[in-house]
Amino acid sequence: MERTWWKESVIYQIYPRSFYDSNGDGNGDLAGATAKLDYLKDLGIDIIWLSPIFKSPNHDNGYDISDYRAIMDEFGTMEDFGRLLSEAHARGIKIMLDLVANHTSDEHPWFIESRKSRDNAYRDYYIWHDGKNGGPPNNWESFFGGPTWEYDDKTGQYYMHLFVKQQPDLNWENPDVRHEIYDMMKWWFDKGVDGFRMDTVNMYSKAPGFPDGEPIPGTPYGDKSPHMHNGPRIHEFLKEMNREVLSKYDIVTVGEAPETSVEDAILYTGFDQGELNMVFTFEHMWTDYQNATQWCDLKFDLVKLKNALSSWQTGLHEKGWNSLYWNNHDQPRVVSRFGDDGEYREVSAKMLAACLHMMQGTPYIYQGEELGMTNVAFSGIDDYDDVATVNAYREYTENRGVSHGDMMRYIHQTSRDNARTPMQWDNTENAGFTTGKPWLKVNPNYPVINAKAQVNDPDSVFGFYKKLIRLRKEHPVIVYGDYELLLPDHPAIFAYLRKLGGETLLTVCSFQKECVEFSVPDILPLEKAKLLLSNYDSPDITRTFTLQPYEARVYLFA
Ligand code: TEU
Ligand code: CA
Repeated sequence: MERTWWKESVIYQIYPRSFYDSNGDGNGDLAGATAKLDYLKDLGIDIIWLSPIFKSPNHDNGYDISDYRAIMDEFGTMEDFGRLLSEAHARGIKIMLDLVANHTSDEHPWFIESRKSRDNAYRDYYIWHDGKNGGPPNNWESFFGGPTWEYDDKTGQYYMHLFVKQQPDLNWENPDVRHEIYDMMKWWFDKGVDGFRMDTVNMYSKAPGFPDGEPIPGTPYGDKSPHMHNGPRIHEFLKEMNREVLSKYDIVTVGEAPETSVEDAILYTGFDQGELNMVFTFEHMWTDYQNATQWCDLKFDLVKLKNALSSWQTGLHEKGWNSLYWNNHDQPRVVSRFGDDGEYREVSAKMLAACLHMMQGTPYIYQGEELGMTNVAFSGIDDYDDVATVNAYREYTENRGVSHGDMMRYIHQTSRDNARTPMQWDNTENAGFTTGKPWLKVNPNYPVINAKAQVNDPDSVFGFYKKLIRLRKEHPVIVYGDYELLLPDHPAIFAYLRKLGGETLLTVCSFQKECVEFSVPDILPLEKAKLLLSNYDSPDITRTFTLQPYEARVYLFA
């Protein structure tokens, strides 16, 4: 397999609004991110992914862009961005931006023009359609509630929006749209950015004719999923983008791709495909979903989680490349989700880190994950900001018979705002995130969980992430080794082997607080075992040993 820098890198996601506020207005900003570069350098990461920083009316926190070539007012200026980029580069850190090109804001000048008249030059930049039987063109429900279509009085047609109505979908069938996006990408690359994370990249191509989806019981809607994910022209579009833009630069790309199978992923990321470097899969994120929705309080199933991750590990091996993530700005905090955010918070946060980082792929760390930050439980819906959460609360309590209490429990478990509370820097007011009033409340556990308490402690969660990142640089088997799952049906242990040349790496993780026994496979010679990493004090290796609560061990046999 070809060795490349983006396979050997660790990526850190900054959600700028919640990272660090440099001027006391309550919103994190670009100067704030610059101020924390030394913290990231100390952690050891290679690349920063910045969630959208572009001009936006913020109906979906920057994922609704009104000018792709300008910086959002709250985040600063283009000079601030230039400083962040050059200061990052000076530290050997690369920066990737978030390409949100499935849709724009309804305040984007293209859409303002598009809705003016049916013969406007920008009409076909978006997806306009006549209604059907006095209603929308089809029965698709938008991701964040309500129909996928919005009627526009002015011209008597509907436009498509897979997300909120302030996020009209671009019409990728139109070559002018594609070339506008490519030009914009080149413009950023020419400024020196190092890559793009591509939002909802597998939604650009929709099924021709926009067919109705299968009815979803208990709702007036149909399932849009098979008609707007991985559509018929998606690979043609991405190959074109690669040919015209990506292949001209030494950059890194990752596409967000829900509802994508391993076979699809090989098409997107295949080394010989000329599309993307990697995609984000969602299978492991859906192991605690019920009836295809996050709004429930189901506990995840470890066997499902292992199978989801392992099928990607083996399926992409030597064909394409994996991204590895537990967290991002859309997901609840992993220590609360798959670990224990009470008594075993620190050990389980470390175990989860080891479990993920020892797999094949490029690991992503979402801000605060390296501190073991947890979910939050605000008492009322008014404390929530996320449009998906607020809309779901209304829909489920008003139309789907869910009680306030149940819905709040679901929100505490799964809301995107769990990830978006401000970064916890120290134990001073507002966690040291801002001297003003934070845009979203700080998690009240900041006096205990914060960066200041951890950065100088090698035994902290932060210290553990540092070690993980360092090990990746020292042992090619962590990056390039093949993967074999052990004990696929074991309900509490996640264990696997990685092999490269004569070396074997064994990772063993317990996902429970009860002690549990593990036996090292007979083919591995115990006398050759070297302990690389553990979240307990130097345990001894025996053929069979007992794993403590949420224990993780990584051994190298060389
Ligand atoms: O997320 C796409 C998205 O919302 C998916 O997570 C989708 O809801 C899920 O697959 C359904 O199961 C991206 C961004 O990460 C998110 O923050 C934005 O709100 C969204 O696109 C719209 O741009
Ligand atoms: Ca600010």
